[in-house]
Amino acid sequence: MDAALPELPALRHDWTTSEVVALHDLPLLDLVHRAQTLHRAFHPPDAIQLCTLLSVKTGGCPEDCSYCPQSSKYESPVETEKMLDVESVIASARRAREAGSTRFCMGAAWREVKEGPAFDKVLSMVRGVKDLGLEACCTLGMLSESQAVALKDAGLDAYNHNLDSSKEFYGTIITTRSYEDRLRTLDHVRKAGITVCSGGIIGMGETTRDRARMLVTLANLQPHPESVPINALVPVEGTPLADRPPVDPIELVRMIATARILMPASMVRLSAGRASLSREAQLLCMMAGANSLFYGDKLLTTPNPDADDDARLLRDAGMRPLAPAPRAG
Ligand code: SAM
Ligand code: DTB
Ligand code: SF4
Repeated sequence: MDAALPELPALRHDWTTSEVVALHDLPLLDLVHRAQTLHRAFHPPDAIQLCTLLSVKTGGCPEDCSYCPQSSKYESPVETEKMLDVESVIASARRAREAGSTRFCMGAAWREVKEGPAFDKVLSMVRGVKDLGLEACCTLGMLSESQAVALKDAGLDAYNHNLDSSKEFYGTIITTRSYEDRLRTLDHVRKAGITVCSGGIIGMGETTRDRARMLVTLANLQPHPESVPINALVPVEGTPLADRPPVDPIELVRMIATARILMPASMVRLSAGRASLSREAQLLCMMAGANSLFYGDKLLTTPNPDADDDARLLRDAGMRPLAPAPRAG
């Protein structure tokens, strides 16, 4: 360790709900200032990681997540599709890399991974994405310990599995699996040596306390999840949450700033819901500590801002896309 370097603030794993609610409810500019100060201690302030999402298996999911257009329990505009083939996924990843993304995340509308040809295809997709020099992430539902090891052996960098909300609120949005199931999968991911991507959604009818409790659960994991996606609900016709009022962008800024303060070394990703945010609101989210965006015209099934508009926004703000990490070997 170079003695001339200033020490970074210590990471904490003992946050309490009341402490986090108090932080979250600070006057907005105090909160953003604290978040931005910590952000600058741990990250380059002008760099944004661009990530691209691809749904490799869309729709027909047996789970009943109330927000999700891919659940088979609801009549949403999303049609069930057969799994994409490996070559077309690699071709999408190559296009994403050419556009400037450094991380490629493949999603499947599964409750859990089942070993067999579909999982073998995912392993080939992961190998192909790694051969392109991209960070590879998957989100495939629940995973066993041995499946996590198989993904790690294929080269997977990160696994996304969101807590979505507090343990208390969780049961009102999903009944087909438990919070403990979610935490168990995160544990399998961690033990296999894959980095953890876990965050949640705001705007589902939860309270500030629920939001704080979710962040406390994430921040009290040791180590912190390396990646924390913060989604604003995208209400989709046919789902039980279709009529939720839009999320106030200031609430999204508060959530991002609080996540940044609790998990200062992690990537905080401004995720779903960006299509309905102004440029200024998105910049405020970045000021509050968001340092990653999903880039490309579609998330998994819902719209995302045009890539050209995002490129212009970053240029106008003097931000730069994070360069790819140097490749091992
Ligand atoms: N089936 C896997 C799972 O649930 O873990 C992976 C895919 S799932 C679509 C990934 C995440 O997307 C969910 O955990 C949820 O946080 C987010 N998500 C899904 N639908 C959303 C919506 N309408 N608005 C915001 N976020 C959403
Ligand atoms: C996450 O937290 N947000 C992304 C990623 N992880 C997989 C997904 C957002 C999905 C939004 C709804 C859709 O497009 O289907
Ligand atoms: Fe299935 Fe994931 Fe959608 Fe839940 S969020 S219904 S598990 S695809």
